[in-house]
Amino acid sequence: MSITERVIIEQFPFWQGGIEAPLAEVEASIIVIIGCGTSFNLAMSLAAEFNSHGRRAIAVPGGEWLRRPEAYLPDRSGAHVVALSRSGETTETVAAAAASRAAGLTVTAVTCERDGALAGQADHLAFAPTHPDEGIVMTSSASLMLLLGLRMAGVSATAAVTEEAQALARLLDSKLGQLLPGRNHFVYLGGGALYGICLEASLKLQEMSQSFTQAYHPLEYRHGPVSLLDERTLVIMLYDPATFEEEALLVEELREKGARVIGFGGPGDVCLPVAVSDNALRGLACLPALQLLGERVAQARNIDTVTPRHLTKVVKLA
Ligand code: F1P
Repeated sequence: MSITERVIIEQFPFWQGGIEAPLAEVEASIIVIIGCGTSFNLAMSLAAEFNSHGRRAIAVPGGEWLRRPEAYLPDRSGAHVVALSRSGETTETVAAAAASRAAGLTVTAVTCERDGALAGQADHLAFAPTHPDEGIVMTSSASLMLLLGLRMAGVSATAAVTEEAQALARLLDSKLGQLLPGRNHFVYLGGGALYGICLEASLKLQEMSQSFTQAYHPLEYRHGPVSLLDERTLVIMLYDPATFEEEALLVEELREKGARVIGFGGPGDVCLPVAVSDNALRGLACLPALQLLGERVAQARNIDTVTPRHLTKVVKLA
């Protein structure tokens, strides 16, 4: 078993740390959630979740919030910045947090490194340690930071969610033998809080296996991107119970066009039942399975995910 696979499978006991970590209140007229790479994808999901629970939030890449915040929020007074970074060292995120504080905004850091530079630029800290063997590719830490952020939005991951996540990873793994052969184009579809999860799952598989991946809101996929779909495509549909019927119709159409489909919470060539009802928690429950999918595709291509091409654990700008 590769180290990456082991970390994915062994992440669940660490979730307890995220469930129990002390958190400060995030009270503001608007919450700006920033991060880079995986951390930005999580920010997208979290912003949707805050909004769904009645609190205005936007997700902005760390570098964008640093360089042109006015393009995202004209009046920044009273905003609360939530900065996500596993390492706490990513240049753009740390600098954006520092600039936000200098502008008088409150900053909360969400991180797996208590003593990182980001923690030093924050008024509040949400911290949970990740699996010590986690490498460049963010797996356990992504789940943990999502979990912490969801708690800030008022949504608690219970032991039942952890169990469901474990079961989903096992179940998907048992089905992949029939799904992966011949597939080299991976499309992730999901709406609302599930869209950020799709972005993250897509990035994960791309980083791990150097594959062509895409992520779209479900109905957006028919507006052009569908032109790339063929019998080499594997679609991963993250169903939202509220829009299940139209998503099932879309899946039917994509299967007719040659795609194989994994349905999380709905129909597909493989259908994986998801019991949790809150959308962002559904995303959390699906995330380890999606991480494992990336690892399995990498293994099928003989790619070592411990040393992903062109990537480093921390991206620092000179
Ligand atoms: C985020 C990140 C990862 C990416 C790579 C470099 O870092 O950009 O998303 O996969 O490993 O780092 P962080 O700010 O969360 O530490």
